[in-house]
Amino acid sequence: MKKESKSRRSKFYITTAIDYANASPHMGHAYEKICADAIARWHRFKGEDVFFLTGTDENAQKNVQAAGEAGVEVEKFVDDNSRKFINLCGALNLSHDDFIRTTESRHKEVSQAIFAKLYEKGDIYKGFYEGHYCEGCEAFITEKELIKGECPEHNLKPKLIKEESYFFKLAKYQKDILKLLEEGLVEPETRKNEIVNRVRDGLKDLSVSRKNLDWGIAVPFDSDHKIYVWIDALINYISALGWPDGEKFKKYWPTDLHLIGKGINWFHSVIWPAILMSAGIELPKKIFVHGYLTIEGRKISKSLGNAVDPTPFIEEYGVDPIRYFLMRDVSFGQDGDFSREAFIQRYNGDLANDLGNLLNRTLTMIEKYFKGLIPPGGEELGADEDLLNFARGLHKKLDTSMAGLDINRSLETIWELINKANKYIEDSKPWELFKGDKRRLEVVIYNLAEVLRLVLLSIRSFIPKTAENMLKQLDPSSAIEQAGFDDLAAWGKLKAGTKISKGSPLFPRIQKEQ
Ligand code: ME8
Repeated sequence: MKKESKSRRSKFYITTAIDYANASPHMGHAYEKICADAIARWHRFKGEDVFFLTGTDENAQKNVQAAGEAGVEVEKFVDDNSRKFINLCGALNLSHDDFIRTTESRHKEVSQAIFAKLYEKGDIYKGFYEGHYCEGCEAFITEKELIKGECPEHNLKPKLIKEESYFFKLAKYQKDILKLLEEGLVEPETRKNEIVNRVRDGLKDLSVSRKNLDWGIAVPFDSDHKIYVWIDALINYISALGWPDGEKFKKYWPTDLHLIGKGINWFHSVIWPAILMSAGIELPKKIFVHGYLTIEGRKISKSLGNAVDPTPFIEEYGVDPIRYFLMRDVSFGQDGDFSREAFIQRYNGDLANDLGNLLNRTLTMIEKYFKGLIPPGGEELGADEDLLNFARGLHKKLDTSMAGLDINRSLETIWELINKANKYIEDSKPWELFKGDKRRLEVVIYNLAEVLRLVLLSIRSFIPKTAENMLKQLDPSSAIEQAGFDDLAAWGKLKAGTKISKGSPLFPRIQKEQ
């Protein structure tokens, strides 16, 4: 029976943007990858066959420029920076299945093959381009978009470029792209509308090659030109799967979710589908556009000089507090301001006080009142209703919020249960029951332990190390890998008589001076 349902498992292909290897990663990069990881883990938890892709964008001119400024050869420069992104994936405890670098030959080959395919289709022609190129965006921008002569996203003065270029017939796809957008490719709604309005204004053919560059992927039929970096970068989503014949491509394409930041919506929601349409490749199912992490309202970014490195936070407090903070504090899809004070507040409040104390108090009572053995449950009273009803409905609530990619709402829901459990301890006063009503004490403590089991299963996609740690303390003999969504939907799975193993507090409080 189990085998059969496994073979019918649905697949879920999720990607993040690939980061420019022009500098070290910052908190904004970490944010996107953490959110993607939680979504990937949630889908695995639900029993789906997930493929989670991330990587680095290495053929950009901004990488060449940064290498020049650093006085390092471009290849070595992108190698070093790409390694920092790979290391960050480890530090963030990402569960990605592949990391693609666009300097890899598997990627170059597919980029050239797609470019040739668009050319054969008659969608690429040679012309002449004159315009303002912003190296921050790696894109031409119009006069209208400039503010005081600068690109508003990067505060950079663009370069005036006049050169021969190959063009892609983007305008030809306007009607089809508009239809696709109106059918709901892009979420949230505000991001969809932004793009729909721009597409309605009209699409112009796109310059898709640059002449006389030393760095990048050569146009397959004209070695004087390099493929425009955005075209090559977008192709990572299929090159990593081994388009056209690779097993992974057959199994996982099309993308179920491209997760990207708002500055690159246009490239993903307009240019990418047009390339796929031209190449005759199935279209992605969903693009979700998240907001920016900001500091005092300004986007965190290397070029704006306010980049925050996530590493010290991970080294100091472990990875889960920063994972939790970013996903809980920022409304998914909107911008969110980052500050150390807000991080400490969430850490001490939600993690140390609410979750840490709930585990600690419950396990302490199991040790004290039941010699470390989980007591049997039993008859439920009216006083249990609020907690137990909420606990029994948790899986449905989370399923709904995660289906809507409402990550912060999902965490809010889990914390609602944690807070109800803490209140339940206050209201049911186990220390008094210990003196007079042992049977009722057993039931109360069992309910708390069972709620902890549900909590650890439900936080597992978001803060997986904490979930593992909790399981080791609550039910040391069971393996978390084997638990799935069905276990979250069931009440009473924790066996009476299980020996707990109380450990040190999950989240030691951060003192103010620190
Ligand atoms: O755009 N807050 O690379 P990138 C949240 N190479 N997200 C942020 C952010 C912030 N402060 N700053 C950046 C690129 N991001 C291209 C992508 S995909 C085929 C090519 C997000 O290093 C940004 O929006 O500038 C993007 O989704 C990702 O981090 C990589 O940004």
